Amino acid sequence: MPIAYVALGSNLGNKKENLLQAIELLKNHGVNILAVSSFLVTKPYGVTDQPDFLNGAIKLEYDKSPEELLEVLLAVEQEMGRVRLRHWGERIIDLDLLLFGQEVIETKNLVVPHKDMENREFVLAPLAEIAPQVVLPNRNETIEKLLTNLRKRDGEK
Ligand code: ROI
Repeated sequence: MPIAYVALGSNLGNKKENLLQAIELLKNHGVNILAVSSFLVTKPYGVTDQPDFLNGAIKLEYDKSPEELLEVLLAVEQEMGRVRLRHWGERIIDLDLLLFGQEVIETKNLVVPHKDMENREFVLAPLAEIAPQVVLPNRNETIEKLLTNLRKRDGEK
């Protein structure tokens, strides 16, 4: 069965409860959770005048297509009452499909591996806990290496 990785984020309400609730709801949709990273407090990236995030990553098994997994992620966001306040703004839950096996997908609705993940420490740091040796298919680099590279780059700024 294909293995996928999903990033979790929340910066409104009880952030930890929100991440845990999302994981429970994913199970109800037939997603088999194989690993959960620790949850890390991170500074907002992109739009910075918003509360700190709590971020995590999960490893899961899913027997349908990546498009169907995306539908499940969006359904869980809806069930949790996510409303879009502004682009790149605060949210009670954000579920991003990072990797789906070694597939490379670029359609209107779905880009896998998630675009820009190699520039986001809040994605790579939790992911590196549960998938250090997984290779990003379009980069041929492991998650661990990408995180080291990013930290090196950030340190040079
Ligand atoms: N910044 C952090 N630290 N964590 C996120 O989950 C996150 N999500 C986003 C933007 C607004 C880009 N910044 C973020 O969508």
